Amino acid sequence: MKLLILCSLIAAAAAWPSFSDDHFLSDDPGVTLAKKQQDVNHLLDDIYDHLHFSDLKDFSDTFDPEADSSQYTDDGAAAHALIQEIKDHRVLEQHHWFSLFNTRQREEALLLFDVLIHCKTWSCFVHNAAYFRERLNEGEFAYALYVAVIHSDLGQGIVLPPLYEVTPHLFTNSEVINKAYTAKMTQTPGKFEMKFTGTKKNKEQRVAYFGEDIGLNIHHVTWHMDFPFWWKDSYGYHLDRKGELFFWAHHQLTARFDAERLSNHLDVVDELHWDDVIHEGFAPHTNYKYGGEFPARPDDVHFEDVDGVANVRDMVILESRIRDAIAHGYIVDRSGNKIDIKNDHGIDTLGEIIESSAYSANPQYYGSLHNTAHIMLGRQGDPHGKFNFPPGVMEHFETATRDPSFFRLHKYIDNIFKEHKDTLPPYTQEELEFSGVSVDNIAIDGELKTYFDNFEFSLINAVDKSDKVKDVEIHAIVPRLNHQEFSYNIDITNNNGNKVLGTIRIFLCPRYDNNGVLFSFEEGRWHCIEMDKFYKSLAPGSNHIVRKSVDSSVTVPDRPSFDSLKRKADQAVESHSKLDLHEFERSCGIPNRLLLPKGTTSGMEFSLFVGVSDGDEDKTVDNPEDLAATHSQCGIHGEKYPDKRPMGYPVDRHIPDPRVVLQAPNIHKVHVKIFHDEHH
Ligand code: CUO
Repeated sequence: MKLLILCSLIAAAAAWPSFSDDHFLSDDPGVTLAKKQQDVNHLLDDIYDHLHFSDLKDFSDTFDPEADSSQYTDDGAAAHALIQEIKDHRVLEQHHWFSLFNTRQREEALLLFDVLIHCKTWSCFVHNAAYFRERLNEGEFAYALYVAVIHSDLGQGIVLPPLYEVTPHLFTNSEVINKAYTAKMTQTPGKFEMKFTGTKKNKEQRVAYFGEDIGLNIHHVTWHMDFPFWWKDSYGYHLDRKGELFFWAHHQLTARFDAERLSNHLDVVDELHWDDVIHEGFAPHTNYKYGGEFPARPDDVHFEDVDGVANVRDMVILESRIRDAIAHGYIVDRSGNKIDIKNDHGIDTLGEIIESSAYSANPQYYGSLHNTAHIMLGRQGDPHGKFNFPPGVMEHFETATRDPSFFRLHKYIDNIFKEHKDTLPPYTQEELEFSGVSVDNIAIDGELKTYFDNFEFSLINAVDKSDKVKDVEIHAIVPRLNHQEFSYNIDITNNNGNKVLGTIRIFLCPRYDNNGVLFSFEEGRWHCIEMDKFYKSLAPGSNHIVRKSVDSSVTVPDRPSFDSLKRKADQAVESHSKLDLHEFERSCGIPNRLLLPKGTTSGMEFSLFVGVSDGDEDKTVDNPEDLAATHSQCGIHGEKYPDKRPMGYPVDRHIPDPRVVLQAPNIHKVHVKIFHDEHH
């Protein structure tokens, strides 16, 4: 939808000379993108303190959200509803934790989202945001603002600051946060090294760098903002293949985590079992800004029923209803109608049911297996609410991947999806082939090499503000997995005599399990990591394609810091110049530096597959070669997912006979090694 609006604005700009200054992107003539970016920066600055920018403060003091209903597309109904909740003293206090999994807190955040998404103009948006920032819980406000900027046409082009610098407590160990407070109190600037949780006695600590990677956390939390489980199409548009994306993005997280485990000499993750103990404990070493410590969980605790949430038995029943649907090949909707899932789209329907989302065809019957499991796991430290603990890390998308139980849960969910996928017929030779097209060779330019580097982010928003105590520079330093840039050199022959469009699909699959046993093709395909997917026009004859790792469509570049966003927006506003940060607009996507799984010093072996399918059949957009990055696991806002094939094609289906894949001329495999440089 945003693209359509942009196109119509471009058309309008051509027809209306006074509109030709292309930094006026909104429907508020006079409001530049730079000004919007500045407004959002100011709204999110010092989120736990009152507004201190005079314009926004004035809005908050003098604006009346109910005064002019014509500024909203819903005649002000949402604004009225939220104001009533505030007048009735029903809203959560400020300086209190917020969890999206808390039903009432989510309702409140969505009341504000509802107001913002119904604003016709930026003026309406920013006045309401400023007004409610001072009156709602800070966590609820920040969540509502993020999802509104992402989904409203008014937010197009705005880059949301990295959450690790807006709400740093959810990303930073408490030891470092404590040092940040000391630095501020003693007026001593400081840079503090953040360690991953646990000691070497805990084997899970070897892979903590992955689950605790702040960039991965941003990808995960933003994926859930781009595809919220609570989304209704009445907000403005349909989120295409959301259920399937839920499967695919999380399947890829589990495949990546398994690869990290293998390179660290650990077995791949086993799934969660409701009737077994939760093997790995977790001590988060993280504090809420308000609400105390994130609860810890010792090793090997038995799953307990959680008061007010669910009994373990209920979860087993929900699982068996879903497995029953898979075995039958259909689900039953609210009215008792059967929805066939034994087809390409079944995974989407199933994803909505399992998550579950507001798109679920029958939440009454299939419940909410995944979301409830997050809460169950989050509460195992205090299942009966005896100790008044705040929610666990599993109850926030920002923090969930820190807990090893996250990957057990998602392996469990993934296995249910796989059970469904394995009921579908394997692809035939004819389905896999792309007539006249063959992949002849794949070579890598540059070594596949990983290493750790250090990254700094600001903790200035972690500590309290006071007019009497000056801010000092405070940073956390965190090690992050990174890799050398490389390129794929792919030789493709097109014997069709005319130009064709190819969809190039690249997968990287670990070859051996942790015992050094070669994965069978059937087992190994579920460990394949999607590295890239792009469209390329293929001329008749030979085509030599060089594809750079930085252009991968599963990744996003490093997030600009909040400070640089502020500087750039302020400069652009002051100098009336154009602000263009479009390459950073999406925060959903694996950080590009995480594209390669960690290697080993002697080289970890992978199979690298490159397949080409018929792009003219696959595409859903007009110029697929121009697609911006990050669509593979994050789609395109408001648009159809730009590939008609099932996500994971062709390794998403059962492969009883590997020759069908290996002998397809349009699929080519080479073996590669990824090295890890310990001394970078
Ligand atoms: Cu992303 Cu379980 O869905 O965390």
